[in-house]
Amino acid sequence: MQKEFGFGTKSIHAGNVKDTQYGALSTPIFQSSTFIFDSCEQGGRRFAGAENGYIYTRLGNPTTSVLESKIAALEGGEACLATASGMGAISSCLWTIAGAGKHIIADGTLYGCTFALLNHGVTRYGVEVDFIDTSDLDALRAHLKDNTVAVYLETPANPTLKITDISAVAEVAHAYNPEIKVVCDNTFASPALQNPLALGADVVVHSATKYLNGHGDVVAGFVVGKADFIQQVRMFGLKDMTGAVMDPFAAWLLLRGLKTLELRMARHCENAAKIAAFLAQHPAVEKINYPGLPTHKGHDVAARQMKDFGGMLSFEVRGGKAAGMKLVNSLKLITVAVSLGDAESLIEHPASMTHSTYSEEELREAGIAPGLIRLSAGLENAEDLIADLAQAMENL
Ligand code: LCS
Repeated sequence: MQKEFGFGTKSIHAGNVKDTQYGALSTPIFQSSTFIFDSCEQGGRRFAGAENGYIYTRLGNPTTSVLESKIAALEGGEACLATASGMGAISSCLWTIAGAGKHIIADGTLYGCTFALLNHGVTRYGVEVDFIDTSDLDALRAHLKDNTVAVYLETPANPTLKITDISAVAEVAHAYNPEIKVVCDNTFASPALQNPLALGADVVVHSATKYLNGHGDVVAGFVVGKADFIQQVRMFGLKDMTGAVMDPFAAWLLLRGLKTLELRMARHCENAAKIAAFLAQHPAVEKINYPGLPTHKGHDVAARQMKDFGGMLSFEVRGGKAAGMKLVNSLKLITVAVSLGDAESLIEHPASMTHSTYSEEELREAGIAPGLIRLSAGLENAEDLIADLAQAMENL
């Protein structure tokens, strides 16, 4: 694969292996748990790493390998590991980096289950975690310690769309200790809009359930980074600790979905920008979070580190939680569901759904208001989505 190919070309062609048996255009699905050895000795050589070749799908699979090479190319990483879910990616990654006595600095605004893993999960096993606002570099400097092994963040963050300057965080963390892994969850942006590794992050994690697959029919994840680190995550974090292995059929669906990632992201961004403009001028709207609006706190940083502002937004209507819930229940086209990045526009209430792992105080600290509503702009026609929101607003 030549380096100079564009993103759309890479998403279709990078990593593909020619099917020498039948010449199939679509990557075959190797729906096999295990792989036959010619002899006992060959099996031994494969386990010892002395001979290349597949062993068992928890360690690698030909369909999944094509997908991993493609994602590595799209994120500009040396290697990628596919996992059974975004949480599988994050937990496999963090179990590899951290252990008893180690310290992680994490942003306080994270997807609810990532927050739970860091707040209630790894801490049970002797890992120390400090939650800060990673967009505040002084707070980051103040919390770095000799045993800090990772700085963990999402940008844009779920569900407030908070923007963190990836280069600035990487610079501060690496100046303190070059061994610290800056881990960035790139789910909201996707590699079509943002490449954290190019900005100085060490590791990218994804919930591929979202934009990467894009069709609401797969749960999956990825870890991307340096080849030696990804090999450690594969052979320890995933193989021994989580076992969160991607199924070959899910890998095939992702290969199919990725062919249109660039096209889909353009439409998601266009629809979200139009909806944000509509909400920003609506008298019933009290607050809107969309990085594309010049009034957004992280607008300038987002404009610098992202190619476009993404398909996610969140907002509060006047009248708080009751009014927000009434609005959601009045929608006729936009679907009430968690998840995001699908063809269908999806709307949800973070405090009671995706972020119900946060206590009331933790929600307040993370800036997640009780009435906050999160919207994933789908691929429908923007006029229809805006008309649906407008009719629901009339009910307030
Ligand atoms: N990272 C982010 C930013 C996410 O939004 C999610 C899931 C995950 C990781 C975990 O990925 P999963 O294991 O679900 O593939 N976010 C969800 C959400 O906002 N609604 O439903 C799931």
